[in-house]
Amino acid sequence: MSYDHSSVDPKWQKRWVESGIFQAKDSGKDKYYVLVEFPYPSGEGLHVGHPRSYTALDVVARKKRMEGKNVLFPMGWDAFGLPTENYAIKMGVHPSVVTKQNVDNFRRQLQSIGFSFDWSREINTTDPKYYRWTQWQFLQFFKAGLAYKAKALINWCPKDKIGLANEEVVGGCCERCGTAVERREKEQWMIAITKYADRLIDDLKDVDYLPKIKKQQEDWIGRSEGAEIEFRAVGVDPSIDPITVFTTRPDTIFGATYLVLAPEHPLVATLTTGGQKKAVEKYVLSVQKKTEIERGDDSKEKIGVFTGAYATNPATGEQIPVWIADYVLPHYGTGAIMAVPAHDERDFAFAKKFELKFKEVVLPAVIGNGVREWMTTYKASDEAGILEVIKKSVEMGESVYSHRGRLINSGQFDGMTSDEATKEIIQWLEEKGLGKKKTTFKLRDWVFSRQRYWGEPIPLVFCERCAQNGRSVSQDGRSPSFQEGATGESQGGHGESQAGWIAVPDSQLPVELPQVERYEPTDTGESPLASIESFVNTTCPQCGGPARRETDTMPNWAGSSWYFLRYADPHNDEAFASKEALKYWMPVDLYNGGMEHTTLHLLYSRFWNKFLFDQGLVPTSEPYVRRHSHGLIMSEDGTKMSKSKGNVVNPDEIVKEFGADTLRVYELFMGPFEEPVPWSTNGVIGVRRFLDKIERLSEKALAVGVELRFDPVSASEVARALHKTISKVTADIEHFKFNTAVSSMMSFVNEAQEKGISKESFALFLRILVPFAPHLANELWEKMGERGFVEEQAWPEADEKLLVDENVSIAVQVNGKLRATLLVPSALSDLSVLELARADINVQKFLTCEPKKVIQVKGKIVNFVV
Ligand code: ANZ
Ligand code: ZN
Repeated sequence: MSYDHSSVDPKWQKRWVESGIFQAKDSGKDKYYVLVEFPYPSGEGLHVGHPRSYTALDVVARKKRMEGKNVLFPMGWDAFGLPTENYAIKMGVHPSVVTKQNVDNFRRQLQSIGFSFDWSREINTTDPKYYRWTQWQFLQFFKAGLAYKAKALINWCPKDKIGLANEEVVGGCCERCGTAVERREKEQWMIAITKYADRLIDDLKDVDYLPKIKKQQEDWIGRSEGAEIEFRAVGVDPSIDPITVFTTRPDTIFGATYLVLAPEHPLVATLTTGGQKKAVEKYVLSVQKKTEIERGDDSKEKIGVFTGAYATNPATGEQIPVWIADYVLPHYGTGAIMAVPAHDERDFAFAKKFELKFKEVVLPAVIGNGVREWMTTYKASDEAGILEVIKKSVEMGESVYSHRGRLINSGQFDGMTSDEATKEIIQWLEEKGLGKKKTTFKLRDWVFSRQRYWGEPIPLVFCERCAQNGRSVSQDGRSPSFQEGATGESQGGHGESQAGWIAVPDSQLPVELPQVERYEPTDTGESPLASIESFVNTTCPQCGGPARRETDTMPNWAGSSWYFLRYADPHNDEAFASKEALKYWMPVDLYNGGMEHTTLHLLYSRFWNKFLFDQGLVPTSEPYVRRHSHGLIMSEDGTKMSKSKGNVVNPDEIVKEFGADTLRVYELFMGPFEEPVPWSTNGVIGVRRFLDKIERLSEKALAVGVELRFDPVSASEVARALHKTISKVTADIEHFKFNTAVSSMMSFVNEAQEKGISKESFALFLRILVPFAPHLANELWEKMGERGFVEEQAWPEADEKLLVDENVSIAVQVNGKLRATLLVPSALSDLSVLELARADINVQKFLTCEPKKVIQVKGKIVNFVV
């Protein structure tokens, strides 16, 4: 027998919507905000990957509601973006029309799976009522001096005709279409995320994210502490800037035997001597063709060219040659390094190739812990041996010692540890005016412009007259602050580049996308909006003169940078959300999303929220208390599901054939939540069988007392099993171990099937089943004669008394040797256990006299020492 999901599923979905039981209230104690990353509503519709995290968080949301929490579990659409625009261009329809179709399809699909989203709070980033506030928030960045226009070398995709952020370039190719990315210089709006780099790292200590998420963010931000040190070129005009290098190892300065500049370094042309000119120019040209990724690849052979110039090492006074090489990147640190070939792998490879000098200045401080390891590494028998081997191999240019240690060949710093020497050397250089402590980040400012149609227009106008008067920004008053005393002060500006750029007044927001016939990008790289005169020409809000609108649009990371705030108060037309609503709902208690967003959306939205916090506009500095991540669902053969390979599983088909609950339970059961797992049709069938078994169990429960007898021993065993299952499922949901929660319910159902189950126990079971299989659980609930929804019941608490095993086995030993094993009731007192142990025939044989000592471990062991 099999239940009819095609009638059961829609019946309960309809009732949930009509009852409004999943709508969050805007007050009350114990709020709990559960968030899943909202999808991009693509034309392909929902992928089976989506429901994995939605189901998981739906389970959490449903459980929290049953625990009495006021749960907010919203859904919306991150709907600006390229695929929609490209499709619209191809088909000749407006992107908003395509978006609406896609959204309707996504909503239908999500509703067919029975998620308990609060649909009254649905948002859409392409709705002018929404993006009005995205624009308004952008203007806060602008007014604070954190949005600025700058010439930037951007990654340019020649196929999509769009500038890409570094994060959107994968292996030198466009993340979307795979075309090799070119470099182009363009004026772009930038947002100064780097001003928040320190806080974005430091505040990770206050949040509960998976360790791998924290680590990825830290690595991406890439904080390096070190020093900037000046090297003067020999024989050049003293008015020429010194060569400033960035190093994380000031302790190795006595070993710096040459300098390397990035080929793009501004001093290259000045320093290059006549004889080297040709070689240098040729090399610089060849490097322009490479991407940063290729250049940073350590496995590639290091090549470079001598400039002919020398500089003075400020520590040794020696004159050392100045080279250029592409392994030094122009946009990191100062674009110049001091090379220490004895202690840095890359410098080592380079120096070997070009036969440059090695000088070792650090030896391992091998005393203590590490000795044994060193001895193996260097095949030496003692400490002196180790030092000898290292010294020799470095001198011969055979290996490099790149760890910290103790200084040699370093004048007054000899004998210090690397840590001591780092401090001392920086101070020494500081006194001489040749260096200073410096922290560097890998993180770059956020390129915020896109030259596309389907994005939020950047709400700024350019006024020639105001530019000449040196004016910028608009006179709009600042918005009222969230907390008293919040300063809302700018963190420093890029004022000069903003001259003539005037913010559109708040009262004129949103700047809507014009309705047009054509929205193709142009070959010139200008945004399609640039060719729409009626959009471009406007008047200056400041002086009333003629002005031109900015025609770049925002990246699709803009709308998602603050959407979690909008859910708190999605219909507000006075503010992006009311202060009361934000204060009540923020921060998000639990947030789940893809690992691929760790260094994009997750980082951007943390930054965005911090900025709003500094402006006094949101109540917390961190937006998310806890962050989890799901593994991808692969195709049956373990490869990535893709349309081109035709191995994509459509959730609609699973819902149709097996029912929504089968899809839900299968997605949770298929493997550990964080890991990638292959789809399995057999697995789906197995889950459906499990659900059918539950249905048959309901028949049994109903029959008990009517036609079936239920013996008391079995009844108590089943009750015990049930309470253990309740306890396990409760804990597993908290720890995101949904697969083991499902398997424990499966084994419970098997046991109940065998031994029988009372109506009461079955009803209790439905309460833990409902977050996983809500349609079936409600259907059976009704069938048992219960009223209302299972969701209105309290989450059951496991009865502690029933959790302990009824019988335990006790190992009885004499002098540590096992002599008997007793099966006793777990509730039996220690004294009684002892008596039973003593009375055992086998034990008595060895207890020839009164024991000297008895060791007893409750529920486990009795050991008589004679
Ligand atoms: C001397 C030295 C000696 C270095 C030594 C390392 C080891 P992270 O940790 O990634 O910040 N460096 C500095 N700027 C660079 C650039 N623009 N392109 C390529 N390499 C650059 O790395 C900092 C180290 O990378 C710096 O410290 C510098 O080399 C190099 F035993 O200076 B070091
Ligand atoms: Zn003006």
